[in-house]
Amino acid sequence: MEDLKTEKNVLLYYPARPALRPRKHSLNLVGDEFDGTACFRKGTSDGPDAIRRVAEDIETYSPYLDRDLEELPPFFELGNLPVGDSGDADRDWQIAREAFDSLTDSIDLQKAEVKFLALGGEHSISYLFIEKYLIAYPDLILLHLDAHADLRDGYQGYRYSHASVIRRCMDHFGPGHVLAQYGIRSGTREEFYWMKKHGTLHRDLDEFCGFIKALPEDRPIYLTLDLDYFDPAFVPGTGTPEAGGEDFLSFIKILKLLKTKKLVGADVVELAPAVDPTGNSDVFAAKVVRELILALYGEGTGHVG
Ligand SMILES: [Mn+2]
Repeated sequence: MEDLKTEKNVLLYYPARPALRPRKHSLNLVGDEFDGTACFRKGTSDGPDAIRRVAEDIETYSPYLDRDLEELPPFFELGNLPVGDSGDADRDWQIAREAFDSLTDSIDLQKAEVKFLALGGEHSISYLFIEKYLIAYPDLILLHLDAHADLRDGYQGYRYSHASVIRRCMDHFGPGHVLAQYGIRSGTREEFYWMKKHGTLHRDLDEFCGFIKALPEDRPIYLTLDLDYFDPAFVPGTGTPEAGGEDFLSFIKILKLLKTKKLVGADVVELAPAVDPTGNSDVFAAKVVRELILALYGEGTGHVG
């Protein structure tokens, strides 16, 4: 497991260290450029590298969490997972899945304390990570921030579609797993009935924050963040924008709580850089990722937000 000294294909999220395989007791960043089932406006395959390109131009210090990326214990960059380009979404998805499986085959995520922060790619990539976390942590809390419910049982012929990712994750839910959703403002009537029936959708920020606050400190939490959670006025560069979304400070309010809890993994998905030629969405996403890296390492007091 040598560090990559001159690896051409690894773009660094400053000041991460390059690595070939996930490091134990550490945070590992990995990109997944899969864009196979996007239906409306494509381009999420450029998401991970667009975030990395602007990351070196933003401050390493967060006044929200009062932590600095440069002060953290080492965290690692694995680059992007190989993705197929056969044009067959099912086959390409399998290639991405096998690539991730081979990285994590022999690792017990819980015992080895391997944390992942995944950069998408479309939302279906989250399944790869969440499935592993559900297996490793029988009491995992899955937090889902998104404009869309993503509870369809497949979409446009794809079982593992970005529109069905949470449904597919729930295939692996055991009695100790809990789903909590916030920001959802688009879906079918059936999806909204289902969320109401199962009490998964939190109606406002205070209620959602109250839920997180009440969690025991040692309860493992995974956060899946679709960037269309934010209003398209702030982040227009997503595949399926929905008016009526959240702002950055709502996210900070949630993160300030999560840094006091046991956040074991996260993903940030659905950035489609070409949709927003101003590049503001890329910078917004990079700042979100900075905050998430800091929250994944816990603690800090904060001065803003
Ligand atoms: Mn969405």
